[in-house]
Amino acid sequence: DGIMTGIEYDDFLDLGYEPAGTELVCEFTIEPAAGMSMEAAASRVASESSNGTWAALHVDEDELTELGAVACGIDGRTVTVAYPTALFEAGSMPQILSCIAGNILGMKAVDSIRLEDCDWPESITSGFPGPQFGPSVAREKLDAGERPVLATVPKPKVGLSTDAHARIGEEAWRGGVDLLKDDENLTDQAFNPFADRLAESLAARDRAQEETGERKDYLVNVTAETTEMLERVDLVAEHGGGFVMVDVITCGWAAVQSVRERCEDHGLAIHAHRAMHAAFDRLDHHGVSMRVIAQIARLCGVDHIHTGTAGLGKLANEDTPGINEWLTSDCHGLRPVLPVASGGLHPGVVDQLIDALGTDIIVQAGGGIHGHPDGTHAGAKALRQSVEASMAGTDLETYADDHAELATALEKWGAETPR
Ligand code: RUB
Ligand code: MG
Repeated sequence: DGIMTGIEYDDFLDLGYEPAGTELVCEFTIEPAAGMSMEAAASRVASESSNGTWAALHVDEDELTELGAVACGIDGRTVTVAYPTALFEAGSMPQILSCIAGNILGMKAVDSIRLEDCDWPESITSGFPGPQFGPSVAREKLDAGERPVLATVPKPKVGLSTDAHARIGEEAWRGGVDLLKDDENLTDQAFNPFADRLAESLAARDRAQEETGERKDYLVNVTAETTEMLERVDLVAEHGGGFVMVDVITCGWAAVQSVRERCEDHGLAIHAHRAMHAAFDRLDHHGVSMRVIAQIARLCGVDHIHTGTAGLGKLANEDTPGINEWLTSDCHGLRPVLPVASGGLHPGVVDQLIDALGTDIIVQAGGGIHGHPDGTHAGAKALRQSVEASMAGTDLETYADDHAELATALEKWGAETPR
């Protein structure tokens, strides 16, 4: 008769339901609102994020039940929801997020809710490209071999002239880092225009390659409005760069998807910076976890992404080892992503960092290189020495006995974590 009776908020719960392998399974942490049971809150989450609303609807019941998500597990504050893939537009990250990280984050039925983890079925991952290179950049585009890739970001983060920026980059490359990276708030400002910086920095890179005999490259920040960003990507390729940097959350996943496609045309790798992630992931009871943000980034196809420092740097972090493990684990044939440890790192913590995260990482340091008492060149040498010591299993203090730059860095910073 076309009138729905029975499909309401509370009908999206089935604790005996076993999700099919084709379904997207999401794990949430939920704090129900006062007077709301966990079951009722869980059912409302499944309803609002799939095809339900607050009122019973006068439509065909069969259609609705087929696309409805099912809250199928409750364990303490953890709720598991299974979504049929027919709900989703394959290959559209914005559409997927509008479901699983959309209205539900603001529902009055919950005091707080956090999307913690997703189990992505092949029917969804196959709509996405995944990374073009991932960890292979260490050997395909650079000469890092088995050690971590080393990167630096000039400081101050904005305000350096183009000349000064390129000069700092050249000193760091000559001192032993592989990659120069723009800081997140440096794009195309009057004091340091994008096109000039690109040309000068790549010229400096070529000189540094010539001098050191190692391949070096530049993570130039192309972040902008999408059309503009794609033009910047083209320009990087024209000038012979091998990488672009994109601030993936501030520019948005749809733009990242466009950049990924354009980078494939040029064979460019994508370095994903994650400014604004803490708006989602800093509170441990609400938002979207960094683990899920990293998953989304892998599907969309970035080659590197910042995942924190396992607590050894200046920023509050989540479970860096667990996120990195996911980024390099099997995901229906998608290539892995190379994780970036960054934020407050310096030579004195590199051994602990490698102990915590292994060697398949990028170690990125700004202040920890340019703040070296003897300047950028010495700072880069100190970082490289500290990686060499860690790779050889030699204690940093011992290695510093005949490595002056490392000795000076250790005198200044010890093995302390900054704040
Ligand atoms: C690091 C830096 C990066 C932060 C971002 O500079 O500028 O933007 O690493 O953090 P410094 P995250 O080495 O001087 O701290 O990597 O956690 O996203
Ligand atoms: Mg920065």
